[in-house]
Amino acid sequence: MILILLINLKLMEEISIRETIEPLNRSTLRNALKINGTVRSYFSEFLRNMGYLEIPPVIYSTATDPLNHPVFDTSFEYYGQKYSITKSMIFHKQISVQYLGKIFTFSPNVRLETSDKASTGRHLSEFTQIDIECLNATRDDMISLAENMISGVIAEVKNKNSQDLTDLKRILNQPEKPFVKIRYEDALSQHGKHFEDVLSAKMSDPFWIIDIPVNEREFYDREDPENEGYLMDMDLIYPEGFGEAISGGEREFEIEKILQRVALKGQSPDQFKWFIEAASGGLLPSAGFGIGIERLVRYLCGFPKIEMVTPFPKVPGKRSI
Ligand code: ASN
Repeated sequence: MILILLINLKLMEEISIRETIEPLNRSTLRNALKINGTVRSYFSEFLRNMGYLEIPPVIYSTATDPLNHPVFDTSFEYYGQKYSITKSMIFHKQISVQYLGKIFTFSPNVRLETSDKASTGRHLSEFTQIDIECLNATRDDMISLAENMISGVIAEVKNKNSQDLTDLKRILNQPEKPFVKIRYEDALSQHGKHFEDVLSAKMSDPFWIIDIPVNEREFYDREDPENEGYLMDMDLIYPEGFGEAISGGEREFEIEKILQRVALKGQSPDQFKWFIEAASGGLLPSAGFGIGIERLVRYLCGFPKIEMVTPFPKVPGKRSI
Protein backbone atom coordinates (compact mmCIF):
# COMPACT_ATOMS: atom_id res chain seq x y z
CA MET A 1 0.00 0.00 0.00
CA ILE A 2 2.76 2.48 0.98
CA LEU A 3 4.62 1.49 -2.19
CA ILE A 4 1.58 2.15 -4.38
CA LEU A 5 1.15 5.56 -2.77
CA LEU A 6 4.82 6.44 -3.36
CA ILE A 7 4.62 5.44 -7.02
CA ASN A 8 1.56 7.60 -7.41
CA LEU A 9 3.24 10.55 -5.72
CA LYS A 10 6.08 10.41 -8.23
CA LEU A 11 3.59 10.64 -11.07
CA MET A 12 1.93 13.78 -9.74
CA GLU A 13 1.37 16.04 -12.73
CA GLU A 14 2.42 19.67 -12.76
CA ILE A 15 -0.31 22.22 -13.27
CA SER A 16 0.37 25.81 -14.23
CA ILE A 17 -1.31 28.79 -12.57
CA ARG A 18 -2.86 29.64 -15.93
CA GLU A 19 -4.40 26.18 -16.11
CA THR A 20 -5.99 26.62 -12.67
CA ILE A 21 -7.55 29.94 -13.55
CA GLU A 22 -8.71 29.10 -17.07
CA PRO A 23 -11.87 27.16 -16.00
CA LEU A 24 -13.23 30.34 -14.38
CA ASN A 25 -13.68 31.75 -17.85
CA ARG A 26 -15.83 28.91 -19.19
CA SER A 27 -19.53 29.57 -19.71
CA THR A 28 -20.26 25.94 -18.78
CA LEU A 29 -18.92 26.65 -15.27
CA ARG A 30 -21.50 29.40 -14.85
CA ASN A 31 -24.27 26.95 -15.93
CA ALA A 32 -22.97 24.33 -13.50
CA LEU A 33 -22.79 26.79 -10.59
CA LYS A 34 -26.37 27.91 -11.21
CA ILE A 35 -27.50 24.28 -11.17
CA ASN A 36 -25.39 23.70 -8.03
CA GLY A 37 -27.29 26.58 -6.39
CA THR A 38 -30.65 25.03 -7.28
CA VAL A 39 -29.55 21.64 -5.90
CA ARG A 40 -28.44 23.12 -2.57
CA SER A 41 -31.57 25.23 -2.05
CA TYR A 42 -33.88 22.42 -3.11
CA PHE A 43 -32.31 19.82 -0.80
CA SER A 44 -32.15 22.21 2.18
CA GLU A 45 -35.78 23.16 1.88
CA PHE A 46 -36.93 19.62 1.15
CA LEU A 47 -35.17 18.19 4.22
CA ARG A 48 -36.19 21.05 6.53
CA ASN A 49 -39.82 20.46 5.50
CA MET A 50 -39.37 16.80 6.47
CA GLY A 51 -38.19 17.81 9.97
CA TYR A 52 -34.44 17.38 9.38
CA LEU A 53 -32.09 19.74 11.27
CA GLU A 54 -29.04 21.06 9.48
CA ILE A 55 -25.84 20.64 11.49
CA PRO A 56 -22.65 22.51 10.59
CA PRO A 57 -19.87 20.50 8.96
CA VAL A 58 -16.98 19.04 10.94
CA ILE A 59 -13.71 19.76 9.14
CA TYR A 60 -11.33 17.81 11.38
CA SER A 61 -11.74 15.44 14.27
CA THR A 62 -10.09 12.60 16.17
CA ALA A 63 -12.06 9.96 14.25
CA THR A 64 -13.12 9.92 10.65
CA ASP A 65 -14.40 7.43 8.10
CA PRO A 66 -11.79 4.68 7.51
CA LEU A 67 -13.15 4.21 3.94
CA ASN A 68 -12.78 0.93 2.11
CA HIS A 69 -10.01 1.92 -0.28
CA PRO A 70 -6.51 3.41 0.19
CA VAL A 71 -6.07 7.18 0.24
CA PHE A 72 -3.16 9.35 1.41
CA ASP A 73 -3.12 10.24 5.09
CA THR A 74 -4.39 13.66 6.22
CA SER A 75 -3.71 13.38 9.93
CA PHE A 76 -1.89 16.02 11.91
CA GLU A 77 -1.09 16.78 15.52
CA TYR A 78 -2.41 19.76 17.41
CA TYR A 79 -1.48 20.33 21.06
CA GLY A 80 -0.52 16.70 21.47
CA GLN A 81 -3.76 15.34 19.97
CA LYS A 82 -3.89 13.53 16.64
CA TYR A 83 -6.64 14.65 14.27
CA SER A 84 -7.68 13.77 10.77
CA ILE A 85 -9.37 15.89 8.11
CA THR A 86 -12.90 14.64 7.54
CA LYS A 87 -13.33 11.87 4.97
CA SER A 88 -17.00 11.65 5.89
CA MET A 89 -19.03 12.62 8.94
CA ILE A 90 -20.38 9.10 9.37
CA PHE A 91 -19.60 8.90 13.12
CA HIS A 92 -20.82 12.43 13.84
CA LYS A 93 -24.03 11.56 12.03
CA GLN A 94 -24.70 8.38 13.97
CA ILE A 95 -23.99 10.00 17.34
CA SER A 96 -25.81 13.29 16.70
CA VAL A 97 -29.08 11.62 15.65
CA GLN A 98 -29.21 9.92 19.05
CA TYR A 99 -30.03 13.39 20.38
CA LEU A 100 -31.33 15.29 17.37
CA GLY A 101 -33.37 12.59 15.60
CA LYS A 102 -33.03 13.67 11.96
CA ILE A 103 -30.03 15.56 10.64
CA PHE A 104 -28.35 16.65 7.44
CA THR A 105 -25.19 18.55 6.66
CA PHE A 106 -23.36 19.84 3.62
CA SER A 107 -20.09 18.18 4.52
CA PRO A 108 -16.79 19.02 2.81
CA ASN A 109 -14.72 15.84 2.59
CA VAL A 110 -11.03 15.47 1.80
CA ARG A 111 -10.01 12.10 0.39
CA LEU A 112 -6.53 12.28 -1.10
CA GLU A 113 -7.21 9.73 -3.83
CA THR A 114 -4.49 8.04 -5.85
CA SER A 115 -3.85 9.37 -9.36
CA ASP A 116 -5.53 6.40 -11.10
CA LYS A 117 -8.85 7.88 -9.92
CA ALA A 118 -8.36 10.94 -12.16
CA SER A 119 -9.53 9.01 -15.22
CA THR A 120 -12.90 7.95 -13.76
CA GLY A 121 -14.37 11.40 -14.40
CA ARG A 122 -16.13 11.26 -11.02
CA HIS A 123 -13.42 11.58 -8.36
CA LEU A 124 -12.22 14.79 -6.74
CA SER A 125 -9.89 14.77 -3.73
CA GLU A 126 -11.98 17.54 -2.16
CA PHE A 127 -15.75 17.48 -2.54
CA THR A 128 -19.00 18.08 -0.67
CA GLN A 129 -21.63 15.55 0.16
CA ILE A 130 -25.04 16.19 1.59
CA ASP A 131 -24.95 13.69 4.40
CA ILE A 132 -28.22 12.57 5.99
CA GLU A 133 -29.06 10.38 8.99
CA CYS A 134 -32.35 9.46 10.67
CA LEU A 135 -32.96 7.76 14.02
CA ASN A 136 -34.97 4.51 14.00
CA ALA A 137 -35.12 4.55 10.20
CA THR A 138 -34.75 1.51 7.96
CA ARG A 139 -32.94 1.09 4.66
CA ASP A 140 -36.33 1.16 2.90
CA ASP A 141 -37.14 4.52 4.54
CA MET A 142 -33.83 5.93 3.28
CA ILE A 143 -34.29 4.47 -0.19
CA SER A 144 -37.63 6.19 -0.54
CA LEU A 145 -36.26 9.49 0.88
CA ALA A 146 -33.36 9.38 -1.58
CA GLU A 147 -35.65 8.58 -4.52
CA ASN A 148 -37.85 11.56 -3.62
CA MET A 149 -34.78 13.80 -3.38
CA ILE A 150 -33.25 12.67 -6.67
CA SER A 151 -36.42 12.73 -8.72
CA GLY A 152 -37.47 15.99 -7.01
CA VAL A 153 -34.19 17.74 -7.76
CA ILE A 154 -34.28 16.62 -11.40
CA ALA A 155 -37.77 18.12 -11.77
CA GLU A 156 -36.65 21.31 -10.00
CA VAL A 157 -33.57 21.75 -12.23
CA LYS A 158 -35.63 21.08 -15.38
CA ASN A 159 -37.97 23.82 -14.20
CA LYS A 160 -35.58 26.41 -12.72
CA ASN A 161 -32.54 25.86 -14.95
CA SER A 162 -34.14 25.16 -18.32
CA GLN A 163 -31.95 27.81 -19.99
CA ASP A 164 -28.78 26.29 -18.47
CA LEU A 165 -29.81 22.81 -19.68
CA THR A 166 -30.47 24.24 -23.15
CA ASP A 167 -27.05 25.98 -23.17
CA LEU A 168 -25.45 22.66 -22.21
CA LYS A 169 -27.57 20.72 -24.75
CA ARG A 170 -28.54 18.43 -21.87
CA ILE A 171 -31.75 16.44 -22.11
CA LEU A 172 -32.54 15.14 -18.64
CA ASN A 173 -34.78 12.15 -18.24
CA GLN A 174 -37.31 12.34 -15.36
CA PRO A 175 -36.91 8.93 -13.65
CA GLU A 176 -39.86 6.82 -12.57
CA LYS A 177 -40.14 5.79 -8.92
CA PRO A 178 -39.46 3.31 -7.40
CA PHE A 179 -36.03 2.88 -8.94
CA VAL A 180 -34.89 -0.61 -9.93
CA LYS A 181 -33.07 -2.57 -7.19
CA ILE A 182 -30.38 -5.11 -8.09
CA ARG A 183 -28.70 -7.39 -5.56
CA TYR A 184 -24.89 -7.08 -5.56
CA GLU A 185 -24.35 -10.81 -6.15
CA ASP A 186 -26.79 -10.85 -9.08
CA ALA A 187 -25.08 -7.84 -10.69
CA LEU A 188 -21.69 -9.49 -10.18
CA SER A 189 -22.68 -12.86 -11.63
CA GLN A 190 -24.44 -11.31 -14.63
CA HIS A 191 -21.99 -8.55 -15.53
CA GLY A 192 -18.64 -9.41 -13.91
CA LYS A 193 -16.58 -7.34 -11.51
CA HIS A 194 -17.03 -4.09 -13.43
CA PHE A 195 -20.80 -4.46 -13.19
CA GLU A 196 -21.25 -0.95 -11.84
CA ASP A 197 -19.77 0.66 -14.97
CA VAL A 198 -21.43 -1.84 -17.30
CA LEU A 199 -24.89 -1.32 -15.79
CA SER A 200 -24.44 2.44 -15.45
CA ALA A 201 -23.68 2.68 -19.18
CA LYS A 202 -26.68 0.50 -20.06
CA MET A 203 -29.42 1.99 -17.89
CA SER A 204 -31.45 5.11 -18.66
CA ASP A 205 -32.67 5.73 -15.08
CA PRO A 206 -30.82 5.67 -11.73
CA PHE A 207 -30.84 2.24 -10.03
CA TRP A 208 -29.91 0.70 -6.67
CA ILE A 209 -27.29 -1.91 -5.84
CA ILE A 210 -28.31 -3.51 -2.54
CA ASP A 211 -27.10 -6.25 -0.17
CA ILE A 212 -23.41 -5.53 -0.58
CA PRO A 213 -21.07 -8.16 0.98
CA VAL A 214 -19.59 -7.30 4.38
CA ASN A 215 -15.97 -7.19 3.16
CA GLU A 216 -16.82 -4.68 0.41
CA ARG A 217 -17.82 -1.92 2.84
CA GLU A 218 -16.76 -0.21 6.05
CA PHE A 219 -17.52 -1.65 9.51
CA TYR A 220 -20.35 0.76 10.30
CA ASP A 221 -22.95 -0.50 7.80
CA ARG A 222 -25.22 -3.05 9.44
CA GLU A 223 -24.94 -6.74 8.67
CA ASP A 224 -28.33 -8.19 7.80
CA PRO A 225 -29.32 -10.41 10.74
CA GLU A 226 -31.34 -12.55 8.31
CA ASN A 227 -28.72 -12.71 5.58
CA GLU A 228 -25.32 -13.20 7.19
CA GLY A 229 -22.35 -11.84 5.25
CA TYR A 230 -24.46 -9.14 3.52
CA LEU A 231 -25.21 -5.58 4.57
CA MET A 232 -28.43 -3.61 4.98
CA ASP A 233 -26.97 -0.97 2.71
CA MET A 234 -27.45 0.53 -0.73
CA ASP A 235 -25.61 2.40 -3.46
CA LEU A 236 -27.43 4.48 -6.04
CA ILE A 237 -25.88 4.48 -9.51
CA TYR A 238 -26.58 7.13 -12.14
CA PRO A 239 -27.45 5.99 -15.66
CA GLU A 240 -25.68 6.98 -18.92
CA GLY A 241 -22.30 5.91 -17.52
CA PHE A 242 -22.15 8.56 -14.76
CA GLY A 243 -21.55 5.93 -12.05
CA GLU A 244 -22.00 6.06 -8.29
CA ALA A 245 -24.30 8.71 -6.82
CA ILE A 246 -25.12 7.68 -3.25
CA SER A 247 -23.94 5.27 -0.61
CA GLY A 248 -25.68 4.57 2.64
CA GLY A 249 -27.53 2.06 4.74
CA GLU A 250 -28.58 0.98 8.21
CA ARG A 251 -25.84 1.20 10.85
CA GLU A 252 -24.40 -1.28 13.28
CA PHE A 253 -25.58 0.03 16.65
CA GLU A 254 -24.77 -2.73 19.17
CA ILE A 255 -21.32 -2.23 20.66
CA GLU A 256 -20.39 -5.95 20.54
CA LYS A 257 -21.25 -6.07 16.85
CA ILE A 258 -19.39 -2.80 16.16
CA LEU A 259 -16.23 -4.15 17.84
CA GLN A 260 -16.55 -7.44 15.95
CA ARG A 261 -16.80 -5.59 12.63
CA VAL A 262 -13.84 -3.30 13.48
CA ALA A 263 -11.76 -6.43 14.26
CA LEU A 264 -12.89 -8.13 11.05
CA LYS A 265 -11.45 -5.18 9.10
CA GLY A 266 -8.15 -5.57 10.97
CA GLN A 267 -8.65 -2.07 12.44
CA SER A 268 -8.09 -0.99 16.00
CA PRO A 269 -10.91 0.46 18.16
CA ASP A 270 -8.36 3.14 19.24
CA GLN A 271 -8.66 4.66 15.78
CA PHE A 272 -12.32 5.43 16.49
CA LYS A 273 -11.99 6.08 20.23
CA TRP A 274 -14.60 8.78 20.78
CA PHE A 275 -17.14 7.00 18.61
CA ILE A 276 -16.60 3.64 20.32
CA GLU A 277 -16.86 5.30 23.74
CA ALA A 278 -20.07 7.07 22.76
CA ALA A 279 -21.44 3.83 21.28
CA SER A 280 -20.55 1.92 24.47
CA GLY A 281 -23.24 3.88 26.30
CA GLY A 282 -25.81 2.23 23.98
CA LEU A 283 -27.08 3.43 20.62
CA LEU A 284 -30.47 3.37 19.00
CA PRO A 285 -30.65 2.15 15.39
CA SER A 286 -30.32 4.66 12.58
CA ALA A 287 -29.88 4.78 8.83
CA GLY A 288 -28.70 7.37 6.36
CA PHE A 289 -26.84 8.14 3.18
CA GLY A 290 -24.76 10.75 1.41
CA ILE A 291 -25.19 12.34 -2.03
CA GLY A 292 -22.03 13.72 -3.63
CA ILE A 293 -22.99 17.22 -4.75
CA GLU A 294 -20.36 17.57 -7.50
CA ARG A 295 -21.26 14.15 -8.93
CA LEU A 296 -24.94 15.09 -8.96
CA VAL A 297 -24.22 18.43 -10.68
CA ARG A 298 -22.00 16.66 -13.21
CA TYR A 299 -24.84 14.23 -13.97
CA LEU A 300 -27.42 17.02 -14.24
CA CYS A 301 -25.11 18.95 -16.60
CA GLY A 302 -24.09 15.82 -18.54
CA PHE A 303 -20.39 16.70 -18.28
CA PRO A 304 -17.70 14.17 -19.26
CA LYS A 305 -15.58 15.13 -16.22
CA ILE A 306 -16.44 16.14 -12.68
CA GLU A 307 -13.80 18.88 -12.60
CA MET A 308 -16.04 20.90 -14.94
CA VAL A 309 -18.54 21.65 -12.12
CA THR A 310 -16.27 23.58 -9.77
CA PRO A 311 -13.91 26.58 -10.14
CA PHE A 312 -11.01 25.09 -8.14
CA PRO A 313 -11.16 21.33 -8.71
CA LYS A 314 -8.82 19.03 -6.83
CA VAL A 315 -8.12 16.35 -9.43
CA PRO A 316 -6.47 13.23 -7.94
CA GLY A 317 -2.74 13.21 -8.69
CA LYS A 318 -2.69 16.73 -10.16
CA ARG A 319 -1.07 19.65 -8.37
CA SER A 320 -3.62 22.27 -7.46
CA ILE A 321 -3.49 25.72 -5.95
N1 ASN B 1 -22.17 9.17 3.51
C1 ASN B 1 -21.99 7.74 3.53
C2 ASN B 1 -23.07 7.09 4.34
O1 ASN B 1 -23.91 7.76 4.88
C3 ASN B 1 -20.64 7.37 4.06
C4 ASN B 1 -19.49 7.80 3.17
O2 ASN B 1 -19.45 8.88 2.65
N2 ASN B 1 -18.49 6.96 3.02
O3 ASN B 1 -23.08 5.89 4.42
